This record gives sequence, structure tokens and C-alpha cells, in this order.
Amino acid sequence: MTNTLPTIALIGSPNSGKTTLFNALTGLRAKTGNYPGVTVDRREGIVQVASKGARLLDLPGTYSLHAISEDEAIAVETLRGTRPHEPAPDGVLIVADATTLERSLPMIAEILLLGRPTLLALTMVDELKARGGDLDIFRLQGELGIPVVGVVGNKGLGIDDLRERLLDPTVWAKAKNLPQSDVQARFAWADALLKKVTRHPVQESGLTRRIDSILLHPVLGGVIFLAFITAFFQAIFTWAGPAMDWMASFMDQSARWVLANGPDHFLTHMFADGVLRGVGAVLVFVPQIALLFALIFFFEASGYMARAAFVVDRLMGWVGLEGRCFISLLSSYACAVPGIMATRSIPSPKDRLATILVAPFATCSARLPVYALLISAFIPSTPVFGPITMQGLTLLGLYLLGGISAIFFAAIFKRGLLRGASLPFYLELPPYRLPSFSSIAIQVWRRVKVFLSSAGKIILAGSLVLWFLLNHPAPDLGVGADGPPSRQETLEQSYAADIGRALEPLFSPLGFDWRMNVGLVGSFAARELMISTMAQVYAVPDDDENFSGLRTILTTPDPITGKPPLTFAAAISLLIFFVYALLCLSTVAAIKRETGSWRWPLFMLAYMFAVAWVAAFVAYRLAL
Ligand SMILES: Nc1nc2c(ncn2[C@@H]2O[C@H](COP(=O)(O)OP(=O)(O)OP(=O)(O)O)[C@@H](O)[C@H]2O)c(=O)[nH]1
Ligand SMILES: [Mg+2]
Repeated sequence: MTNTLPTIALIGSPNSGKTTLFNALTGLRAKTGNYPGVTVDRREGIVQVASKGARLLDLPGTYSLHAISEDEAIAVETLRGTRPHEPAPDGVLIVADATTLERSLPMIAEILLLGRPTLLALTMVDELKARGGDLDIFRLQGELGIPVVGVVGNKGLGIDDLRERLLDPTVWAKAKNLPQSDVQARFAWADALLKKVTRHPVQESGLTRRIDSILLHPVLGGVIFLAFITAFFQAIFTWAGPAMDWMASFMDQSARWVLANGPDHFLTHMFADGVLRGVGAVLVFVPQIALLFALIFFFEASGYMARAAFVVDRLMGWVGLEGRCFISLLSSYACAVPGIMATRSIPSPKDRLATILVAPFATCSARLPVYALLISAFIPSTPVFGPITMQGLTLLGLYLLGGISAIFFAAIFKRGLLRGASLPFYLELPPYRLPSFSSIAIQVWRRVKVFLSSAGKIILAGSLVLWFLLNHPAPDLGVGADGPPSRQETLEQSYAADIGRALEPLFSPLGFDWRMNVGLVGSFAARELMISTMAQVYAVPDDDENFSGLRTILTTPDPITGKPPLTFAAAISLLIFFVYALLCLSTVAAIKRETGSWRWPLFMLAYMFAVAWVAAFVAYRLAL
């Protein structure tokens, strides 16, 4: 049935509110944000009134029908119907920000000249009013010869009216008053039109100007940016701590309860150790990851993201990368996959590739559990400055190390492999907006769901495979052995131990023992498996009465050998290895998709592994 529905494409400048409108019309929850270039791919949904329906296509924003970057090309090709296997849309819904109509009119003229059924939605009419502006929408409708609807997408105002009109074929008119096709005439037409429909011009937002004079200040801006991210990482530690401790203790108690009360069957052990301890060790990080995303989304939705891109553009100028590369690196701090996709908005192909080549150095949320566990085990929570502790600073240091390394390697690539002049950097600065709690909550919940479902699949499967490899073959008791084999004996003779030992020549210079090697193998599927491996190999002896979380276990000396399972130097080495190594199949797949061949993903796997090995080796030697 969906194939027979008419298709309507949403076209408009970046940050004009297309995705917000798309969500309001279809009930979907595609990602929005208050900076240009949030949407970089097409997405479709169904808009319905009673029995009538249409397919709605949300597209990346574009300033004209002459695309200069990959994301713009997607929008323009979809509109023109030049994408393979995709006919041109039946109708066009132009989305224009009412407060900056003058900037949209030249493209509106271009779209009208295509001669397709077209409708115009004017968004942000609330901001227009608040800033003293007034437009004569009837007049605009008459002049353009197409229906025009004013909406407030994020509050749902005008949406029902727009939906009715979208689905009523009688309102779809072909534009009558076509502008001329040459560029000059189009601009003149736009000017004249704007004069006719403007009742009151919109005022500059005083608040935005005042905030910008501080946040974009040449010196103060940089200082505030640094203070902001320091507070950010401290918050991740401080605020998420109690919830995580509670979850950790809950998971551990459940595993004990199952072992104590379940039948003595291998399934009981598999469930307690593989599922509850293995997956549970990863689930503990849900509060922290939710908080990380909440802070990032707040950052994106408030409008500070675009300013930070400017502040960093000044610092990154010498690298030869523009501020937009920073936006995609910053998105990579949530997850490298959307970060790599966000490079589509970078106009220069060489800058784009250089950004892809370093994006996985940005500290994605999958590293957070590993960092948080090792930091809480090995770094004291000594206060350093007010609420800032040594632990928060170490976390910040690791995040910065990732970011600085990304910029450093990008500079190397831009000077060698990808030499070329940079295009000048421009980025439209959106007004500051107070993000709504519900929109942030919705997006955080969506990310947590992704995390949970990946925990549900890769991490559950990985933990179970690990459980099997760690507990088989059952140890050979030999003649005269007394009692069942100890947990230690089982582990030492397991298949996992064989695999881990086979890797010793490669990893023992970094201070890793076979257990950590097993975790590293698992990390190639998902970084979180490192935690789940540790939870299983260093598992609490079943008779241990007091709950002592994984972090205590890692640092408590073994009664027999007198050494803790993980030494300080090995922990530092592991942290550094995780900063650099490309350990993520989804990222490798995304790089292949975006660069179109296996060449770059293989190159990245190799060079990032080499960097990780050398850096971890140096860190290990220094820490010793
Ligand atoms: N005040 C107000 N804000 C809006 C309205 N519509 C959207 N916004 C906000 O404007 C920002 C941009 O919205 P998006 O829907 O992501 O814009 P977009 O056109 O999809 O942007 P790109 O995908 O980057 O091209 C978000 O912060 C929205 O919350 C509106 O009608 N009024
Ligand atoms: Mg969008």
C-alpha cells in the first residue's frame, strides 16, 4: 500500500525545522538539533488523515538547488528525481524559517520553477512574533500562488491544518507567478516580494547577541568552552555514581541469589555468570550513558554546539580543518557511526576523508564503561578543585587525549596524504533556544534503547560465547583429585585461556595477561565486552559474603600470588589502548559505506592498531 501513496518531499534550509515538522506530522521521532546539518540522510514516514495518506520524506537541509556537499546532494537529487530507483516526489513541502524568510526566498523561487505541486510551511512563527516581526501570510500566498501555512513545529501549532492541506489534492496548485530563471532576477524578485509581505521586520534577538558577546569572545570563549567540558565530565562521574552503584549491587545480588537457590545445573551457572554478571556488568552503565547523551543533546539543542564549532575553528585553523569537522568529531563522542555520517555536511572531500580517518579517536560512549571501571578502581577520588576530583580529571584527560589525537592525526593527513586548500568556513549561528525536557528525554530514551538492544544482542551473545569458552573443556581431574575443580582451575584450562595465551606474544609487552587478551578479542565485536569478560574471569568466588564490586576485585591482591588481578601499570596501558584502537564492527561498516571501498576501513584498522600498541607500550613502561 505504501508504494501507491503519493510522495511529498520536505525541502528547506538547514535548521529551518524540517525534521521537527516531519516528526509532528508523522508521529516519528527523528533526531533534531539546533544547528545546521543535523539530518544527513533521507528518512520517510506516513502522514495520515482518516483514510487518506502520503509518504513524507525528511531530507537534509540545503541553501540552494546547487549542492556543494554530500548531504545537500541527497536533498537536491531526491527533489529532482535523479537518484537511482527513486522517482521524483509527487509534491514538495517547502519549509522556511519565518524569521529568516529573505534567505529562503531565492531557493523557493528555484523550487517553484521546477513546476511541481508545492506547499509552503513557515516555521518559527512563535519566534517571529516574540521578536516583533509580522508577515502577511495571505499576501504571500497570493504572490506565490501556492498555499502557505504558518506553524510552530515543536509545539504542534498549525499541524492539523497543514496535514489536512497536504492530503487534499484540491489545494495543490502549480505556482502561477513564476519568477524568472536567471539568478539576478530571482534575487530581485525575492527582494520585491519580501517588501510586499513584511508588515514589521523581525528584530535581532537581544538575548542571543548578549550571550554571544561572551561565548564567542576570543579569549573568554575558549576559557568558557574548556570550563564547560570539564564540568561535563565531572558531572558524568558525580551524578551517575549512586545509580550505578545501586545497579551493580542489584545485579550481583541477583546472580548470587540464582546460584544459591537454583538447581545445580549448567544452565543455572550460565544464567548467573554469563547473563547476570556478564551482561549485568554492562547494564550498570546505563545511567552514565543516559546522562552523557542528555548532556550532549542539551548542548546540541541549546545552540551552543554551533558556537563551540566557531571557538574550536579558531584553534583548529592551523590543522587545516574547518569547524564543521569539529561538529562531526563532537558527534563521534556519542558514537562514531553518526559522527562519520555527519561528515556528509563537509563540502571539501579531502577534509571529509581526513575527518573520517580520525573520527574513531573521539571517545564514544562504548568506551565510557571501560574508562569508568578502571578509573574508579585505580584513581583516587581526591578533590582537586571544588567539586572536581582526580577521577573526573582523569576521565576528562582521556576524552581530551582522544580529541587532541584526532586533531593531531588529521593535521598529519592534511599535510601529507590529503593535502589541499581548505574551503572557507561558514556556519549559520542559530538563536539560543531552551530545549524542552521532553524532547531531550525522548532522544535519550532512543539512544538508551539502542544501547540496551545492542546489549541484548551482541553483548548477550558475546557474554554467552565467553561463558562457554571460559568454562570448557571441563578440567581433567586426573586420578586421585579431591573434590570438584576450583573456579581457577576451570579457567586456567579453558579454551578461552588457550586463545588468550596464543595472543601473549603480541600483548604481553603491553602488560596484558591472557584474561585481558580474551577481553580484547571480545572488544572487536563491542567494546563493552571487555567489562563483561572481566566480570566473568575475575568473578567473585561464590562463597564471598560481602558485595565487593568488580572494581574492588581488580585491585585486591590474590592470596596465592600476592598480586592484584590487574596492576596499576596494566590498567593505564589498557586505558591508552582503548583510547586509540578501532574496536567496533559497526564503525568499520560505516566507514566502508561512506568511503565506498574497503581500502580506508582496512587502512584505519591497521594504523589505529599500530598507534594503540605503541602508545600503550610507552604508557606501560612509564607507569612501571
Ligand atoms: N521556536 C521554535 N523552534 C522550532 C520550531 N521548529 C523547530 N524548532 C527548533 O529548531 C531547531 C531545528 O529544528 P530541526 O527540525 O532539527 O531542523 P532541520 O530543518 O531538520 O535541520 P537540519 O536537519 O539540520 O537541516 C530545533 O532546535 C527545534 O527544536 C518552531 O516552529 N518554533
Ligand atoms: Mg533535520
